Amino acid sequence: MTSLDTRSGIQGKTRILFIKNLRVVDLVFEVVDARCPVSSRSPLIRQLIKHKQQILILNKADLADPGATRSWLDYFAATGIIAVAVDSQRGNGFRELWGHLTGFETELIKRLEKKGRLARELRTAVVGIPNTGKSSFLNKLIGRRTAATGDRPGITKGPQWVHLKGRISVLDTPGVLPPQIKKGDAYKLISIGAVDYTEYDPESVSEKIINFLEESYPENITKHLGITQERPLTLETLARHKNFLLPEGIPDLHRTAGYLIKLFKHGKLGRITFELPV
Ligand SMILES: Nc1nc2c(ncn2[C@@H]2O[C@H](COP(=O)(O)OP(=O)(O)O)[C@@H](O)[C@H]2O)c(=O)[nH]1
Ligand SMILES: [Mg+2]
Repeated sequence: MTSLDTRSGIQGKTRILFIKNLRVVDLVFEVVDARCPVSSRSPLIRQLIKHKQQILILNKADLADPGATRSWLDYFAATGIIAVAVDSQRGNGFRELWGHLTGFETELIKRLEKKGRLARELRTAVVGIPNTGKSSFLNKLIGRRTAATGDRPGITKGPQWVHLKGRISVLDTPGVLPPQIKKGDAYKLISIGAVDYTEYDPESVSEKIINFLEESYPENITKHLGITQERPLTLETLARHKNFLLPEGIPDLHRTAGYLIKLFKHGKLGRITFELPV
């Protein structure tokens, strides 16, 4: 088992250890998807960070509408939340993030000094709902320095502290939080892969995606699907366009829906943001 498992959430003993470790965490990175930075927050986060500092990570910014991301950053700044837009695959945004971290580190040392206490590490942890890129973000943060894995006997399994730089460390295991699936928002969480779409009706999900695209990004349909006629687009039109047909020429809506959701997931419909600050 590697400590930086990208697939699974933490379970059982590891989970208990994570929660125990979280008590001594100073700062939480909450990783959300930049394409829906509010719907992809977990309601649990408020309890978790009550007494902690927080940096909101708008991850996958490379897949989001850049104008919308700027609006979100302004919005969060205005509400007093430190938010940074990053791309955890290419590493964009990390320089700015390090600037914030160094600030928190300096602040902690000053605070401890004032109390006459010894300096210690700023302890951080990564949390977020499934598939927001927590593991990718953590790996980028850690860089080449990988955590010691606990497969040898005598080593306690579960989250370990990894030293980053200066006096900053991070837990090597991200904490997976449950998403809040509000009825009208479910299609967003399915589109970003936070919720498994097989549990939902893919046709109604993809219809919501199509309606949203027609309303907010009609040019993306033209550009990325190559469909200019018979607009506004419907699932049926798309099925015919792709030649996804059942016997007797009936459009295969189920297949088309799966296709569209996959396209979105892989960023093949262009840079899109589902929600804007109000
Ligand atoms: N385009 C893009 N993809 C990302 C980014 N971060 C993560 N991913 C991809 O999103 C998927 C989920 O990432 P992972 O780190 O496993 O998410 P986790 O479940 O939150 O730990 C993987 O396919 C990653 O390659 C990012 O910033 N941009
Ligand atoms: Mg992961």
